[in-house]
Amino acid sequence: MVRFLQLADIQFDTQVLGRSASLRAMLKDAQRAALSRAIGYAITEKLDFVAISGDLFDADKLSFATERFLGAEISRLSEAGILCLYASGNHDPGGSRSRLRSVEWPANFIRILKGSPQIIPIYNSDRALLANVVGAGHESQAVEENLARNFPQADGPIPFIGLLHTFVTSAQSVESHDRYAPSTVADLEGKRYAYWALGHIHVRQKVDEAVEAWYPGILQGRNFKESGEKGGLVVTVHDSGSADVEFHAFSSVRWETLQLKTLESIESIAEFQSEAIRAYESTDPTRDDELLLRLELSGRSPLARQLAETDEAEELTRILTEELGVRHLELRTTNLFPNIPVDKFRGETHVLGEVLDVLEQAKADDNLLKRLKPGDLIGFEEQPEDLPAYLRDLLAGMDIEAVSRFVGDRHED
Ligand SMILES: [Mn+2]
Repeated sequence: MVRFLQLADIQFDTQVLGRSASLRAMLKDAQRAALSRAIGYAITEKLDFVAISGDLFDADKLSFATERFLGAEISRLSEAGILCLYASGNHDPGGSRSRLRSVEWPANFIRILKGSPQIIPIYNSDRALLANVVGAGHESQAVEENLARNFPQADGPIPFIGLLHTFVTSAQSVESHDRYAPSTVADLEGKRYAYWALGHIHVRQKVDEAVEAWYPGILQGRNFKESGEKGGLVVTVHDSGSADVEFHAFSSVRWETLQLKTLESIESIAEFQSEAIRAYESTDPTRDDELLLRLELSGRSPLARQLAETDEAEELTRILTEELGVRHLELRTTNLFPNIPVDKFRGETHVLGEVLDVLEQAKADDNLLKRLKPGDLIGFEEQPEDLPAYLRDLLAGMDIEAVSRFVGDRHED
């Protein structure tokens, strides 16, 4: 049996744009704290090795601080007699310019920087062979060739484990990743490995039922798109060749977005606060990580006009940050509309009446919805799975917006 921790796509020193200096500093600390937790876990659990499937950092930007930090963390593993196997990715290619080559690292840091596969035998303390890890690295920023194809076929009773940064063509969320070192499930399955430790796609997943090939996802979320707990995979490969895979959270801050949609009867800031607290409780705030929270307000609200004023929105943000005890809070009010009596303008012969009628019919009529859809829908190369639901989401609030555009928003009863 061999047990190891798989991490990937940590991306130290990547630039975080559009955030305050204090938030950027906090994220930097959070990334490091997450790695420290992961390393600590590997030591406590006496794992056989740690595997990092690429994009550990941004090649041009490996800062002195990160270099020192990584060195210290890998030394902790070294003292515990644990190997750290790392295969380079597109963000940290292992070519001649790689900073990894010029830095002196502890001897337990096995760097796989070349595209041709390399076999690293893993032994236990009695020098018994536990597994063969086969890894290949990206040598340049945009590797187009299929690196998996050159991996050797698994051979003999000792399990083989692949370590590769790759774009598996059928993986979930491939559309938001670059097609580097592409491979297919058939490529991976054909090698008969017990496990593939993959990197590149940021969404944690087993890529296919047919093969034990996993992306652990990123170690620490960096924005609201990367919401929820992040961490690594603890993998046990049994002598029989079967694998158990378990997710462990190591992230120290968590990004979450909450939707507040039923605000029609909320008329005071105090009531709004209670509503926000109620939603916040649903995020399981008893966990010990810190929360970066976005509240998306949508629909009609008597407070909409007031919240459209920057000063008022900032004040509410300040109050809620304190009240909820979150690290950072953002209010999104772009889909919040005043309580305009839309019905008053329906059925009229003017263009506003017509627009409202069409929008109302579209709520129930899928065919009409589809006719309203332009050829290219923003954000999609292919059609979303539930097209009518998606279109209804797009149209939500458009009736209020139409009234407000044509006759202004001072029509409350
Ligand atoms: Mn990558």
